[in-house]
Amino acid sequence: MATRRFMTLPRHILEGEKLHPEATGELSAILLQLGLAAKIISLEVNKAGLVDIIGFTGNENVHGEQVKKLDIYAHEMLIRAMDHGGHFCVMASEEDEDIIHLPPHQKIGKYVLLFDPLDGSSNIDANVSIGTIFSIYKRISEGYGPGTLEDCLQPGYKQVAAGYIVYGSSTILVYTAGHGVYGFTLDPAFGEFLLSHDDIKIPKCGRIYSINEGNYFSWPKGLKNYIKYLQANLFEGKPYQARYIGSMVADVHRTLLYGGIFMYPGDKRNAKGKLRLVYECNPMSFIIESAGGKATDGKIRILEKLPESLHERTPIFIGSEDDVLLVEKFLREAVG
Ligand code: P6P
Repeated sequence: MATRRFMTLPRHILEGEKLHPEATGELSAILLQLGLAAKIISLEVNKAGLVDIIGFTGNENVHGEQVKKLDIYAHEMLIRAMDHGGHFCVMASEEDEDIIHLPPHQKIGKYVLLFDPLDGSSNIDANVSIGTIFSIYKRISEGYGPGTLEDCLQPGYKQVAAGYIVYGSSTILVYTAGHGVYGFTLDPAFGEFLLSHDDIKIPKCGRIYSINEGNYFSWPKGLKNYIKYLQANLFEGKPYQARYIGSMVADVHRTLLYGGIFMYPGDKRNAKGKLRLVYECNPMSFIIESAGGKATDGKIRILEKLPESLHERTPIFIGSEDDVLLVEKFLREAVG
């Protein structure tokens, strides 16, 4: 048991690599570097509220560094942390309209990194949990030169790893490389991620639904019927609870641990909803499916959708298998 107590992220990743003789160690190196970037971003996120208090005035802080918007900071930090290991041929970020090429002098690798550097950053002023989401593929474009947009628009089932970091009451990194989902909590005392959630499995059915009910009148009829059904009935003697944080990483993290369903549907105003397919819904769907759950756009499995553009949006219904199957049934059977 003592060994388990100090199962650090690096040790877990390296032990996971040993289970796969074909592993070259590259993916391990990538995940380790992402863990480092997560620690650095966590430091900045956790002191964000202090910017006005401890005198970081104007655009410069006490170190004479530029004080940036946190999401730009996270974006630049991830690129700096990941662009020199020789692992990637191309990257893409929610913060950059186009794909991101490696610096010309850098070795080109075989992997692709897609990320949302700081999802939910509009919530930071209210101290609401926010997060970083990442998704990793192998290149599919020919040759050994810079990667292409094609490498970034692969269907989600081709991901080799995905994860998120949620910056909340504690900083937790959750990842999967397709063989189980593991959560690590950052111990600030010695700056290490320790295994806190071993081989996470999402409950087959939950008792929590998570959606922005402010959009109710724009919802499709089937979704209105589904929500009314949850509100009007008892399940094993208990009603469903409504929980909505408004930060995808936090809402999906709760859904992963407690079960239930998180939804961001399309509606009359936005047919494709709000959340991005490539660097939000695909990685989250890979994680939830690896934990035994489901994720669809209401009809199609998220991981089977073929992205047409880097920042395209998709409706998403993600969480416990039974909950996702039930909402799909209501959507399918609704008339009008
Ligand atoms: P709404 C945060 O701004 C975000 O991109 C996601 O993290 C979150 O799930 C969603 O938007 C919340 O959107 O329209 O409910 O405020």
